[in-house]
Amino acid sequence: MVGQALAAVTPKPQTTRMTVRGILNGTDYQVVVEDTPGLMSPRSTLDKAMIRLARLTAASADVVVAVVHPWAAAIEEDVTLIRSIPGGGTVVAAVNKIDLVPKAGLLPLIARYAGTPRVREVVPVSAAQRDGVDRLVGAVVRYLPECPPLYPPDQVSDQSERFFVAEILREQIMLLYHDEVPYATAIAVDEFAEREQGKDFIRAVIWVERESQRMILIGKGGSSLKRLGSRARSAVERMLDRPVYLELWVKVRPKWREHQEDLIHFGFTSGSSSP
Ligand SMILES: Nc1nc2c(ncn2[C@@H]2O[C@H](COP(=O)(O)OP(=O)(O)OP(=O)(O)O)[C@@H](O)[C@H]2O)c(=O)[nH]1
Ligand SMILES: [Mg+2]
Repeated sequence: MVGQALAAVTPKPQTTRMTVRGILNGTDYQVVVEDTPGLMSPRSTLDKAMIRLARLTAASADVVVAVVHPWAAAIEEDVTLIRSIPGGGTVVAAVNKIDLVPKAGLLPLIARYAGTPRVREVVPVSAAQRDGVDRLVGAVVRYLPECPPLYPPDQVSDQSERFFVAEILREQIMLLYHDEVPYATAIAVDEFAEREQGKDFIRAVIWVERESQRMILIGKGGSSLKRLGSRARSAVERMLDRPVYLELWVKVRPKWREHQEDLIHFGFTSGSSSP
């Protein structure tokens, strides 16, 4: 919707871990888009924090875009999910990935979503092919209240450069490593020093839960970490449009996904117990 990548996108579930804010500026509107983690069955304290964040974000939104599947097998689960959206925001259902299914099969699904309470519009889209995305923006704008712009019109995001670096690292880790390893990982960008002369210096720590995961991330003779570092560095340089020096450390923090103070430290929760 905002026309550029703002966070990690991978084929693996639970790629989005925090609410990511993008800003979409039109000639007569501004949409502040907040992408949230998905709603799933929680298995860890981290999962619970992610769900809580998604629900808090939805509860404060004027319009909630529920991104749902284009196949019948998922419809009951998706309808239940729409029914569980907190707050009073208007719901627009975006039936995504329509490039993967025959058009004829979509009509009964669209009718079912349209008949779900609170759903005001159903928009079939293919985010991958940018098909229907403008119509989705149009549907969202229709239900936004009138309000002065919240951000300057040339701003696309309010996330920090450190956040983007962490997301690039997370995306590469999701793509390069298997099983539990990407999920046991948290990134902390400890230093980001811009330099007038020479490359910017960035130091990031990749936290894992166990020594065995640390060994997997590093690989034989450091080969896996080297591959990760070189891919992440290229992506960071493309984003910043300048050369950087990226230093990576891999450290162990046992069971960080279960510890409230670690979740606060990594920015997944403020630790307050409001709804
Ligand atoms: N074919 C097809 N693939 C898509 C489309 N939209 C997204 N994808 C792919 O679906 C996968 C998941 O995309 P994400 O954006 O990470 O999905 P998400 O719902 O945010 O998932 P989480 O962040 O993991 O909760 C990625 O591999 C995308 O490239 C689409 O319209 N068509
Ligand atoms: Mg996501």
